[in-house]
Amino acid sequence: MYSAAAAASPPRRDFISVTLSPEEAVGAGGYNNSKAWRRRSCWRKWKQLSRLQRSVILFLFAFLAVCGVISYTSMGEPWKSLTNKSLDDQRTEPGIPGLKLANPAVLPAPQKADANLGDYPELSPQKLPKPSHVRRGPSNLQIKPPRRDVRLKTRHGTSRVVEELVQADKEEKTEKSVISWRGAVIEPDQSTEPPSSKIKEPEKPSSVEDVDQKEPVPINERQMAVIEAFRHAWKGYKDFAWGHDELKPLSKSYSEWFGLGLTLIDALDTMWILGLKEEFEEARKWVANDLVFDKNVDVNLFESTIRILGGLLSTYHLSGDSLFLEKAKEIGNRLMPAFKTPSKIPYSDVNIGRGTAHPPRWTSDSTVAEVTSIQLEFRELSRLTGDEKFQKAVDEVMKHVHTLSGKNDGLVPMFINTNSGQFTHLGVYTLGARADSYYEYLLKQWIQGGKKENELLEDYMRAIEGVKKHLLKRSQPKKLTFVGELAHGHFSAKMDHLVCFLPGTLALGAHNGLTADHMKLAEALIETCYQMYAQVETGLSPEIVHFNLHAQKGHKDVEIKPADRHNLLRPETVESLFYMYRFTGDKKYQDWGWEILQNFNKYTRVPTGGYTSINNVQNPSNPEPRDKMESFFLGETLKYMFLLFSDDIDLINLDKYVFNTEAHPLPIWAPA
Ligand code: DMJ
Repeated sequence: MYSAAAAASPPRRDFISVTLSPEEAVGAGGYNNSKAWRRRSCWRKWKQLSRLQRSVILFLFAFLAVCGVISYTSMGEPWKSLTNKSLDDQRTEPGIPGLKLANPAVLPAPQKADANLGDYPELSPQKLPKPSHVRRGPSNLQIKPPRRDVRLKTRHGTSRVVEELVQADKEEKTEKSVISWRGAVIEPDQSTEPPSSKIKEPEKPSSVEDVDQKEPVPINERQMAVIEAFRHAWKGYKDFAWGHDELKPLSKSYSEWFGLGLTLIDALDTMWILGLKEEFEEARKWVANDLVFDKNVDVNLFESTIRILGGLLSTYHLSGDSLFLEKAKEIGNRLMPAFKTPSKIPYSDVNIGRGTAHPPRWTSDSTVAEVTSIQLEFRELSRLTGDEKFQKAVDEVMKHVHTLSGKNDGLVPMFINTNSGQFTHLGVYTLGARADSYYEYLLKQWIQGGKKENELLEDYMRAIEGVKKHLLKRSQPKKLTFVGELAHGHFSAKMDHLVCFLPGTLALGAHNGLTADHMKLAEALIETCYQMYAQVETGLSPEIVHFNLHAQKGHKDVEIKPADRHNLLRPETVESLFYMYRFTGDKKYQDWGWEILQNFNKYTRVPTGGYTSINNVQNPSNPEPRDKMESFFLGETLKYMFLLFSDDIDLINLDKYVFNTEAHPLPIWAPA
């Protein structure tokens, strides 16, 4: 601000006083430049000094002279070499214009300003966030990615292998052709595209071509508990149900569905992943000697595809054993008659011995989830065999469903007619039974095919928007986000346990570059799925829950109807916990899974071997065992538990494998 007082005062000056001797004054006033005068003047001054002063000055001169000589000799060499090297620097490799010779000047290049930021803590560059799939576990469990896994993250979160490392890897690969026992070290073969129209030579399994040798990550205590649970279940199956579809652990017998050793086949890759070599070998023998598909038996196309075809294909990939591919080919061929329908929408049932197919007796409809959740397996079978007919049949179904009307913002009805090819029973929308895996396979096929099939992605994205718009609500009192159902415009707060696949699928999409919103929703939904266990007396979820939309005194969020309080040892929540842990590293997901495993052990374990479904999750003193162990308990639930407790991202790496809806990992094809 301008002040009047400041304006009135004179400007301040600073002074230096200098005193000059008469001689200096002469020099300054009448400077005489003659050499004789200067010499005389110096000599006079020297004479005026005392003897001591003169000797000190002489000593100083002598000292400086000696230092000068020493430093000249020691600096001479580097200067000489620097001069030579700078000349070298100007030269280029003979014959390659512009390519500088190796070994340029030894002096370090001047550092850029930001290279020194580390000296100033407040200016240190921000640490890059870890890639989402890198574990944040305790250091002894920390994963050291194999060399091939040094990656650059792209904008969409997908990864690109650094070129030099690929080269180094190629060299390594030529030296290694070991098939390792543990699934952890097997790499899928991602080097091939979907089959062309010509029949090709069969593809090699992933394990033979692409094996990586790395330090095995030790198995931890929780994983050991899963192995123990698996062994206990397997003991029951082996003792009382060997070679049959399902164990009835209480009556120490078995039940037959297709008569194809369903539990044994579903469990093959789990044994591989858990490292149960003896059990695997024994089961393999049964597949080699006793698995016969030439049987006059009706099988459900969807169930036999996801469990048998899927199980055989993944076991082939993990083990490299061609027996499993041969068996996969055979069952694949025997299932093909299902597609001989007027609309090409497959029938639900096939007689694999007679080669005939039909819809259920009471209708000509098929279930939407069933006809749209066989694609990963048939497409992979085409890729492996070079026979395009499998892929063609299932791709046609997807293309057709893509064009159909009757969807509600991407949400599909539950039934589709095999004659007309149209949706039926319009107006009912759920993410649960009969529709669930349609949504799951949209995303997973897109991932399997290298993220090129845009219609699949479009349908998936639209459907998730549809879920948000029509099916998402919050419960009271805990405000849990849940996915309800819509029937002819009426919202129902009912959610199947089956819907708990959704958080895992959403997280997988987000990991593959889809919107971060999906991850947020996944986090909210997995909390809800966990509460479906935690709010129940046994700590086990019922088959179906109803959420309270209004707060009522003494009521929890979750209500259970008497007809819905059974638990079939289903995997969906544990499956989603596995994805959530892989992508976030948040240990709470492992802890939740651990609670669930303990409750399975408490309420469903049968002392003589095996685990059983129960009828009443609300009665801890009598959960009412149902006397049945579903094949997916070994195929999925225990497998996802084992993977959830693992800190090894290469134990079925999610950038290399995609799980089918029965938890059988299949390789992701080469990206575009
Ligand atoms: C399994 O067969 C599959 O996970 C399928 O997608 C749904 N039902 C069971 C498990 O609950």
